[in-house]
Order: sequence, then C-alpha cells, then structure tokens
Amino acid sequence: MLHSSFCFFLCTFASIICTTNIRNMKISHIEHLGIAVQSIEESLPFFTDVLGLECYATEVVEDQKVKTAFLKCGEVKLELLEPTSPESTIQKWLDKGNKGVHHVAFCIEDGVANALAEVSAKGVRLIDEKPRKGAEQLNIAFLHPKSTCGILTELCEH
Ligand code: CMX
Repeated sequence: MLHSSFCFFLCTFASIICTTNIRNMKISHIEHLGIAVQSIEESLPFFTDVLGLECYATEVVEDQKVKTAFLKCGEVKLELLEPTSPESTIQKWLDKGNKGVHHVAFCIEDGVANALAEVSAKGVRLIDEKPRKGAEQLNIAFLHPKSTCGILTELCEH
C-alpha cells in the first residue's frame, strides 16, 4: 500500500516537473501582419501612396486560395491577402463582416516544429499539426484563435 502510494506520488511529481519545465520557444520578432482585403489593387494605394511603404512582391498561394502583396515596414512585413475563390478562408472571413488585421505571424528562431510540440503540450489548439510551406517559402503553422486570445496566430521560420 505504502509502496503504491509512493509510486503514485513520484509519477505525479515527475509529470508536474515535466510540464512546468517545457522550454519556451524563442520569438525574434513579429514577422508579418496578415491584412485581409477584398481587392489588393484597390487597397494598395493607401499603403504605398499614403503610408509611403514599398510593395516589393506579390504572390499567389494556391492552396490557401489567396493572392498576397508584401510591404516592408522596418523589420515587420505587411501581407495583404486577397481571396482568389469564394471558398477561401479569407473570403469567408470578409463575408462575415470582418476586415483589416486577420492574423499575426511570429518569427520562431528555433523551429516551428519544436514550437508546435511545445504549445500543443501547453494545451493550445493547433490548426496545422506540422509545419507547411507558406508564402515566400517560409515554414509556417497556424494556431486556432479560440486558444490564442482571439488572435489567429501564425508561427513561421525562415
Ligand atoms: N481571427 C480571429 N478569430 C477568427 C478568425 C481570425 N482571423 N477567423 C475565424 N475566427 C473565429 C470565428 O470568428 C469563429 O468564432 P465564433 O465561433 O466565436 O464565431 C471561430 O474562429 C470559427 O472557428 P472554426 O469554426 O473552427 O473555423 P472557420 O471555418 O471559421 O475557420 C480558421 C477559422 C481560423 C480555423 C481558418 O480561417 C484557418 O484555418 N485559418 C488558417 C489559414 C489561413 O488563415 N489562411 C489564409 C492566410 C494564408 C497566408 O497567410 O498565406
């Protein structure tokens, strides 16, 4: 009896130590803000002509059903996201009356795969179970906004 209680105590203690010792990922900076727009052509002049930012690239990301336009703002990028299909998550989000900042992307220094394992162990709901290729060939993964204070969160690495 005493032996099994002691074993139970040891296991519980070990599991508390393991959970509390999960390392913290290293975020270097906000990589980009994703901004949902119905039309890049109509939205871009605000960012270029009014804010004076430079649009340095556009890209279609087929599997996400979006066209993107990238602007540099210091170390942070702005990623304009235009839906290319009614089935696009961006179109669905716009159709619900939302617009503007759609997600925040953090640059992870020590690997998105490691970060996913870590946040999952901490109870965060994952959208992507493993990293995949996103715009600009970055390794990316999304976390569900219901687990992240309502902010659709992207983890990415160069
Ligand atoms: N920010 C905050 N909350 C959001 C959100 C967003 N961008 N998009 C959806 N939600 C919320 C909805 O408001 C809804 O909340 P309520 O239930 O309170 O109304 C909830 O999430 C819906 O969740 P769901 O039913 O699980 O999923 P949806 O079908 O609405 O899809 C999401 C939401 C986040 C899972 C989906 O958009 C997704 O997988 N996103 C990741 C991929 C992506 O965004 N790709 C486009 C960008 C690609 C790129 O950058 O290249």
